Amino acid sequence: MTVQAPRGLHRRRNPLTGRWVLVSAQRNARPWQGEIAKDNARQLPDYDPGCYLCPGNRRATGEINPRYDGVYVFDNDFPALGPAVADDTQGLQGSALLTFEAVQGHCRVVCYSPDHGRGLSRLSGAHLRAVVDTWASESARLGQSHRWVQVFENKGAMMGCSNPHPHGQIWASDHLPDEAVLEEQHQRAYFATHGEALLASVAREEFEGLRHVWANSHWLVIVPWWATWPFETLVLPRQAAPRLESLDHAARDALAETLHQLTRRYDLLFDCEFPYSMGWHGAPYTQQDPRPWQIHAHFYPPLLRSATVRKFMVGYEMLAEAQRDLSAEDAARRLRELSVST
Ligand code: H2U
Ligand code: ZN
Repeated sequence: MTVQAPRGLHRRRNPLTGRWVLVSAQRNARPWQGEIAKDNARQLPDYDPGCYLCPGNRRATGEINPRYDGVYVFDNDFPALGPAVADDTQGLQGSALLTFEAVQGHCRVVCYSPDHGRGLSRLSGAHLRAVVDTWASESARLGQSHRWVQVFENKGAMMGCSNPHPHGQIWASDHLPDEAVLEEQHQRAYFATHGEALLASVAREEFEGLRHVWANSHWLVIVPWWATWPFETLVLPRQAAPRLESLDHAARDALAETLHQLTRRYDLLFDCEFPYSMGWHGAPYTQQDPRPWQIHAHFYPPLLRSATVRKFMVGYEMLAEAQRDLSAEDAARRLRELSVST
């Protein structure tokens, strides 16, 4: 049975944040043009003597990276968040209207692999598993002294990534940032009413449907109902797991497989090193009950039609609300129909 994706003009609500997205899928009803332009991505060498993240090389601070052969994590030399300094904010004049608060935190850089040209989509299962373990152990450790630990990756020059060496970042903070506050409010309210985590309900409802991309016994990948980026995806666990460190061995192995499947599909979609911003959201490290949360990854890729044609979130999106032409259902179908070897 072929179920037609809905075409009519409408808005969809994101239950995690309460934000809306305007869906104008009829604008996209014209047949797919399929203009797949190669981005002429050069094949990167496995070692670049000028790269500050390659093993044995010198960083901007003069420090030398060890000759690591797995995952390598270090304190960011130019951190956006650091320890509180007593008079950091002295002299800053706020008012009852223009308020501020002092902030402290800790920033880490995670090199996924010693190989300069081998990002998540090209790592072996065992190596991806090591990345998952690093994300989990760093989160658990930083969570002991911070309320929020943001694991993320900016991939590709199009996303503002300064260095192609495969790496992600972790920013831990003593405050809950805006996205976390919204997801916290919406998941907690949903749990109070329904007695089930919001994303557990989403995983159940979306398991077999138009927005399903891929699944194994532990994980589900969907283009969420409320996707704003053309090929945005959400990676969800199929069992209860509020944080990365809650995942057992089997779930971590299954996550390595899931990351392989998703990132390979992305690369295959437009035959390029697919750029994206991705990151993990899990229960904050507060005294609150973590059960309303399910650990999940958001992938926000900018590409729309080819390796070079991207979507811009400008104009109406900046001033009114997010809007998309390609339906979430069409995007999911295109990702689902790609075949990836295991
Ligand atoms: P992005 O390209 O994803 O921004 O990551 C590069 C990060 O690496 C950036 O946060 C850090 C930058 O501060 N960095 C170091 O910690 N040491 C260096 O020698 C250069 C870059
Ligand atoms: Zn989230």
